[in-house]
Amino acid sequence: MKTEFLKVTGMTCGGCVNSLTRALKSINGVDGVQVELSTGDTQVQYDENFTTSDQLRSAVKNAGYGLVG
Ligand SMILES: [Cu+2]
Repeated sequence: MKTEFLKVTGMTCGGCVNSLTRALKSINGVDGVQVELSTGDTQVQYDENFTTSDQLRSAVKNAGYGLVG
């Protein structure tokens, strides 16, 4: 299990937190997601045998949000 730290931009409310969380949790191999609305700091626990950092990042963008770095 690995933890990915992402800085997500474009979230404005609790609904954004929910949709981002749902998008990440729908990825096979993702075990836990914590999203901090005020800072965009997002932690994702995932099994590296099933998914990759790149896939997590794509899911954030596909959900309509941005990433710093
Ligand atoms: Cu929102």
